[in-house]
Amino acid sequence: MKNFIFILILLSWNEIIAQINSTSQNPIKNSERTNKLLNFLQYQQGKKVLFGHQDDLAYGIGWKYKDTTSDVKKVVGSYPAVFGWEIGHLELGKSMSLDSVPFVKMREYIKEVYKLGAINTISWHLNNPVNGASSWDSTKGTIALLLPGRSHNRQFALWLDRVANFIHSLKDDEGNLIPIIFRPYHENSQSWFWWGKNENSDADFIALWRYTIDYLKRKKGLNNLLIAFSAANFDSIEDYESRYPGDDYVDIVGFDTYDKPEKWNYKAIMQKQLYLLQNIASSHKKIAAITETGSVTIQNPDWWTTILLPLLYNFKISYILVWRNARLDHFYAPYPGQGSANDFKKFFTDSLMLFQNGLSIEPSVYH
Ligand code: BMA
Repeated sequence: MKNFIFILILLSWNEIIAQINSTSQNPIKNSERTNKLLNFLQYQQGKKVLFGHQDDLAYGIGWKYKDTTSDVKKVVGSYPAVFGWEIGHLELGKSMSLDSVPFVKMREYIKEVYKLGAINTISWHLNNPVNGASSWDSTKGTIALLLPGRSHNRQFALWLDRVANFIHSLKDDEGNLIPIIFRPYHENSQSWFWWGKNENSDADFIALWRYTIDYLKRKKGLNNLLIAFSAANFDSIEDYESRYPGDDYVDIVGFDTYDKPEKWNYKAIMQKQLYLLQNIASSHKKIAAITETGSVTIQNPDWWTTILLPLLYNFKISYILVWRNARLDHFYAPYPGQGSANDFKKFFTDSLMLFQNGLSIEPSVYH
């Protein structure tokens, strides 16, 4: 029995040492084009706001997987400047995302975006590695079990390997890795995902964040990642920073807040959070972004120029991203004939806004 316990202790100790070695080696520098993207975002901030849309090239209202099609482009004649992609279920070894986008197609879209000189960002609604439930699982204490030396670390590391393999396959025609804004564990200031605020201690959340980024960057050698930290609604700088993993682990600070008239006053909450975010970004020397926003089904026909645009004028924001056009009761960008399409055209031509067509007249994003 004594020998058995000794072996067990030795095994976990070895695992901890192996993890420490694997993550503390090879401090890795961003590739030149990744740094260029960072510089570009810094340069743009306060001048123009890049417009982004989730899954823009993959599907929209009434169509799916039609090359070069985009609801945003159908309405204004240009693609967005930022494209969001969601890799949930990649960790399970599945061939398509939880939003039914085949990963082989996503890879092609990401390459296409890069060729357009536009920007890719990836979010990850990963399942709960301990019990297999979806992201929207509120079991308490999951994170602690994923950290080095704990019961589900090996399993979790396998999931990270799958993410790393996918990101590693995102290359241009010359074989260079395409820069990606990676945005894991989002909406972390609230409690609807298993990595949520009430489900885990802040210290564990920070440890998970650092472990993940170290794993991908140092252990897996990915030099093409800018890291975006996004809260959901938050109350104060202290609230936001309570889970902030440190300046070495973040390039972009943001939050996800939607216009939900039945729940809150969007304008008021945005004013407050943007003010706080701008302070956080400037004190940490980071880029500020509205990493998700929008109004589901855009019922207000003037939403773009009367609600969103004035907020963007008041603060220094690098980019915004509206969520996906999944179905008629779940879309966030207009499509031809949609009630806010005309207003979106005005928003598009506003001198503050930057879409993909305007990127060519700005300093190059990657070179
Ligand atoms: C949510 C919804 C879901 C989707 C998830 C991950 O906001 O759009 O339908 O599965 O994001 O993209």
